[in-house]
Amino acid sequence: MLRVDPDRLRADFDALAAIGGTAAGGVNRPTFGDAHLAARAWFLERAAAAGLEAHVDAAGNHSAVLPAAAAGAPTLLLGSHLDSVLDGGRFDGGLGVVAALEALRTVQDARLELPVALEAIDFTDEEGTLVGLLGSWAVTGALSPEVLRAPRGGRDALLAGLARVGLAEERLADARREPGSLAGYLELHIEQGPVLERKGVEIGIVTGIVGSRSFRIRFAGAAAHAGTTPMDVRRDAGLGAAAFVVGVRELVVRAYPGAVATVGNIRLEPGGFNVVPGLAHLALEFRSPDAAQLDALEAALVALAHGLADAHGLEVEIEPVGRWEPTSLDPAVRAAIERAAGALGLSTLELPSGAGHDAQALAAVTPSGMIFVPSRGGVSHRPDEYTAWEDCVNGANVLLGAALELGSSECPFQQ
Ligand code: HGY
Ligand code: MN
Ligand code: MN
Repeated sequence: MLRVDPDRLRADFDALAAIGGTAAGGVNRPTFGDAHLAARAWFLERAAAAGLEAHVDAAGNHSAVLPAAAAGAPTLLLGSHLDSVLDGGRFDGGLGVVAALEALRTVQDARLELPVALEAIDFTDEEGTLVGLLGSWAVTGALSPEVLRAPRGGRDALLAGLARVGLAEERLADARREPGSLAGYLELHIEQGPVLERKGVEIGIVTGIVGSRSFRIRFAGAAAHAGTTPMDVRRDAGLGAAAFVVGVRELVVRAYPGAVATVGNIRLEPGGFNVVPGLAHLALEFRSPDAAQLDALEAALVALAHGLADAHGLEVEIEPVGRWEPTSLDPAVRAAIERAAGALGLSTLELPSGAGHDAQALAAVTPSGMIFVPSRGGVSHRPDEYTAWEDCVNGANVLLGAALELGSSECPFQQ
């Protein structure tokens, strides 16, 4: 049974965690920032050091490639992402990329000749600092002009980011791969939730990924003197925003079981102690595994915003800035992951993902699957995000085993 080299994997993981590393033990690698670019350069250096082909596509996706013996063979993608949320953890995305690289090196060292090429890929902007799944949507042809017109991070930030790294918006779509050129997609990722740890299970086999929608909401009232303006004549945008935040939670808890919603950012203008806020800008995101529930929740949240605006004498603008559909992952890939974990004597559990992932994009064009490893306390998107190293190595070995099975025939899914 082929296994990864745990020491080589650990050396890579620790070296990567130091790039953009924070004093609290996390990482800060927002898309196209200095740390993110340094991490990507490091990844290509490691690929070259291993004698693998290095490749960067028109959407900035960075890859290490172990070619197949035969020219024109399909490619099995093993991936994740090197970008992070602000002040995030060192495992989210990074583990999947270094494990993918280690799987390629292990196959190369073993001189295995597979009928597929293996490609370890770091997708651009998975976390949505700019767009969300930017690189994997480009690969799958899902990067529509609408998405680029009103992206989550703002159009100006997107254009500035692309310019910073020399990417052309009109060329992003050139990163698209013909589905027939892909043999499948596998991603190792931390669970980012508490289930595996609570159940004492070593490997999660992901059944599906939630859908998610993001909106920018702007309440507009009237700035006013905080001392001389009577309470009954104010048009306080901050009050409307606060009522909305409370109302969002109340609505979802009461009427939308299985869904979640977050107002992750509020900015009041002008923002002084002695001025009643005239403007409130909110970042709203909500998720559900069910598309119909997302539609219903979206309608209810829009109605809530308008109702509160009326109640507080405010205007409200609601702008959609992101939409990711709920996605099921491939049963044949899930079965291959199950067999790989079983061969290693590891316990498994099938579970959905409440986090979004690049697999959500890849699943639209090629059979895709995800391997989860436990997150301590279910914590993620925080510097103290942690997965025991033994679990990381288990996950990397399951990734390798599933890749060898799926990569052992050119058409692993026409059985
Ligand atoms: O937001 C998410 O669920 C993922 O971490 N991008
Ligand atoms: Mn994340
Ligand atoms: Mn992630």
